[in-house]
Amino acid sequence: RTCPCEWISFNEACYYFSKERANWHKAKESCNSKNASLAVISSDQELDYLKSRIGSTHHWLGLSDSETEGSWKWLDGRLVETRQVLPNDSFWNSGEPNNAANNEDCGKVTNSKLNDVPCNSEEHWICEMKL
Ligand code: 2F8
Ligand code: CA
Repeated sequence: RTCPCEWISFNEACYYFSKERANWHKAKESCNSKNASLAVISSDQELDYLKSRIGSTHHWLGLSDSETEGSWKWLDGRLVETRQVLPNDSFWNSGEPNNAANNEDCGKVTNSKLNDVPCNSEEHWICEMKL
């Protein structure tokens, strides 16, 4: 099978990098409306690949701690800490996640590392669809 037009294929999945920006919930809904999800990272290779495609532009991932503060969960229900493939030192930016102003429940990535920011920030986003 192949990816839809404007989607990029990598390891049995298709990815869409938005040109527009939106808050996390709208980004999530946009992916869902395309029969996809905000991107959920399952391996170091996947994370490295996505970073290589986005430069320094900030992109939402399917990652938040809205349910329980400090408990970072992917949209597939898995906790960050239980994904052993992702060592902490190559994942979050130094000092992150810091829940700045007690208002940072959504995770975004650049070609560097991850940071938690307010979910109402307007960012680009990455959708993922399994092939
Ligand atoms: O210094 C890290 C800190 O930088 C910003 O706050 C000043 C980020 N906020 C936004 O991007 C909205 C924090 O998330 C980040 O921890
Ligand atoms: Ca932060």
